[in-house]
Amino acid sequence: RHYTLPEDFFFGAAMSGPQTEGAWRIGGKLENMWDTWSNESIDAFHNRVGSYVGNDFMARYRGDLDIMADLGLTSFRTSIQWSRLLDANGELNPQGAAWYHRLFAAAADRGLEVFVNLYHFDMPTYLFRRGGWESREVVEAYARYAQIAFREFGDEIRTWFTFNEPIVEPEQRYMTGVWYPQLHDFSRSLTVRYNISIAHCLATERFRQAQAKGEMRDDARIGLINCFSPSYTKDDPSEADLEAVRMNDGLNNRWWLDIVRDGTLPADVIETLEQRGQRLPHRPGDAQILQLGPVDWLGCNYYQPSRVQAPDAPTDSYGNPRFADAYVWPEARMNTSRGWEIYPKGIYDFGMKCKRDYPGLEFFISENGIGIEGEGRERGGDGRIEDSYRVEFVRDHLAWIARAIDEGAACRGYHYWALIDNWSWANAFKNRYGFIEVDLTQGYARRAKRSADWLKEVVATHIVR
Ligand code: BGP
Repeated sequence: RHYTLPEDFFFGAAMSGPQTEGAWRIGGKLENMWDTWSNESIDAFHNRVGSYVGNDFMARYRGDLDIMADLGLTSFRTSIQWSRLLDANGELNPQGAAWYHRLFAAAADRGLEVFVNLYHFDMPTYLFRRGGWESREVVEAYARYAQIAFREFGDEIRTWFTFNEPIVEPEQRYMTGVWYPQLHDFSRSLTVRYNISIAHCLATERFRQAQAKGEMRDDARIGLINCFSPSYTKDDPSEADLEAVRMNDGLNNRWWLDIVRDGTLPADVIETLEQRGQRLPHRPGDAQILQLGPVDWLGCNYYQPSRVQAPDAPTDSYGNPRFADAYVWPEARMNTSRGWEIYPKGIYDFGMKCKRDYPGLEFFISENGIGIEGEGRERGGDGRIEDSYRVEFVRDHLAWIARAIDEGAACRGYHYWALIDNWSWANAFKNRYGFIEVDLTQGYARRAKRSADWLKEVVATHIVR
């Protein structure tokens, strides 16, 4: 059986500034929190590979864009690094701006549209020291950064996003203790989540203002990217399991979907939070700010489904309220390198949920991919990595996307994470995602894996077999 994707469906690559650019101290770039954490505690990173080089994109971008164009891709998504575009006074850093102008022009030369995201977990360190997302001053600084970016690149870039995965930083930095500063504090994480929500709305307002002043291209559009995933529970759930689904879905999905469609936060979620003694750091005037949140479309990053059950205790060992525990589905197929379940149908279920609950809201798959540890042990005679599992993974997801589109889901495209192996947060280069290999032993040289041939054909034909 094969599936056909619509003609105007776009295929692209997803990446981020902090994971690729490198050149961490070149051209007036300030430190971001990844650089600082790498400096302070390099042991926290797999094989002690810090953020500094990324995948050397700033030195190799022309070749990388050639690879994308050769594969037939028409778009790619990256992020501007706040710590590169602005100086420590919050003013434009001309050298940083010049790099992004060079990159965007080189992309345009190759017929590639750049989707620009403004923030990918990369808080400049000096702002983190002033409170990071816990501070409303930093929220204001972000809005100003967005405004400067819109003004600077408004006539070059059509497609903008305010944030990547706004649920992740509050979770990883403030709640689960994984990323610096490795805290376990729900109420601080809630403040961060709330302030990022406000920051999204203020940036969207700046975008609309720039549009009204004619600073943006006529066809410019703004969006938000999140790791949306339907929440599933056991086949035969208890009331308490369904409650866990309501809160998990409420915090991960509906919180953001309600902001971007209605400019509100989900009342039932706020009510439950308040019943558990958790208050949002609401300020007078915030309801009006939230009203500025609606966007033109969404990015959905999809890697794994969210499976939950009732928590086995009301609080964790730090005294934080618990709303849901992870549920391990007995039939789950796992990517053991990452510990993530492989469940392609989740992408279809998200599309159908959007069609039902948020009709008219367009989206595209802004990230989807599989990272494998120890790639390279199997190579063909020509030296290329044999990665049939990657073909299978992407084919299954694209097939479910095609079915969702056939049934009326407003899914407009697919960006693979990450076309070219790149540096990842604490895992550094442990898990490789690319269709293109980066050989760290050969000065970051690029080489196509076997799967790239398959990708090229799908992109050319829009037929998934
Ligand atoms: C997403 C992030 C990406 C990327 C990806 C893969 O959550 O937006 O930046 O890293 O996940 O995850 P990881 O690199 O942790 O394996």
